[in-house]
Amino acid sequence: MNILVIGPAGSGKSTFVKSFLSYLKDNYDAKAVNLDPASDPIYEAHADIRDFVKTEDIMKKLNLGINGALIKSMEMALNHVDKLIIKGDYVLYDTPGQMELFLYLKAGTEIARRIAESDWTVGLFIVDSEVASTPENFVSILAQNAVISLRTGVPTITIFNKSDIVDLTLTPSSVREMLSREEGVLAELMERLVDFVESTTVRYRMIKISALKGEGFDEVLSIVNEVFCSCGDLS
Ligand SMILES: Nc1nc2c(ncn2[C@@H]2O[C@H](COP(=O)(O)OP(=O)(O)OP(=O)(O)O)[C@@H](O)[C@H]2O)c(=O)[nH]1
Ligand SMILES: [Mg+2]
Repeated sequence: MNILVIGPAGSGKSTFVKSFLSYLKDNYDAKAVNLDPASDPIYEAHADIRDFVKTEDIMKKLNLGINGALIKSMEMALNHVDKLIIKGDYVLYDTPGQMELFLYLKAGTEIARRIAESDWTVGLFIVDSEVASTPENFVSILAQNAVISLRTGVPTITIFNKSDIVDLTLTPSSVREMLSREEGVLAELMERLVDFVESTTVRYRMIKISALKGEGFDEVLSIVNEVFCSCGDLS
């Protein structure tokens, strides 16, 4: 089974891949693949996009800035994607933090689609709990998760990381309740967005982890398997 690890820059994707890999390895044939052409993996990678394309080389060759070069690198990596898709009980795919890759560009979604074609696949949308701790950001994060699921066709679950430093108390229902007390068009729009998110992500529950400390992983594995058992039908 494939686990696609997506999330904004610095949310803890690579740290999660490193520690969840070692957690899984106790009982399973678990592997990791680095799909971030700008960073060397901090874990043992069974396949590495940087064997085919390195963002720093593309920056020099094409005279591009870091973000443009990263997107170009992902487009170029599409030619090598077959060599980056491997088999295992659980294969973790670490991705770059440039969210536009999965929210609206072709390269990220195409790579996700190819991975999903190879085996059963679930997405984990890793977010920083501190960023998620205002109602506006919370709703925006859940909406981004819904867009990622929609565009990649991969059922994706939001995982709130860094629980060792932030105690996130918001939930979809508490956010809806807060918003219902606010006046104005924006509050109304966001309240409706919570409804939209809940109706597109039925089995939603709050999953809080610390990738750094290895906490909450039983819950992550259990929701991954639940989605698998229901054949990925989250809609
Ligand atoms: N306190 C705490 N820090 C964390 C946790 N997970 C990651 N970090 C820290 O957050 C920073 C970013 O972590 P990375 O794993 O590199 O994040 P990333 O999402 O892979 O970042 P990009 O690849 O640049 O998008 C590092 O300093 C990590 O040590 C966590 O659970 N708790
Ligand atoms: Mg990373």
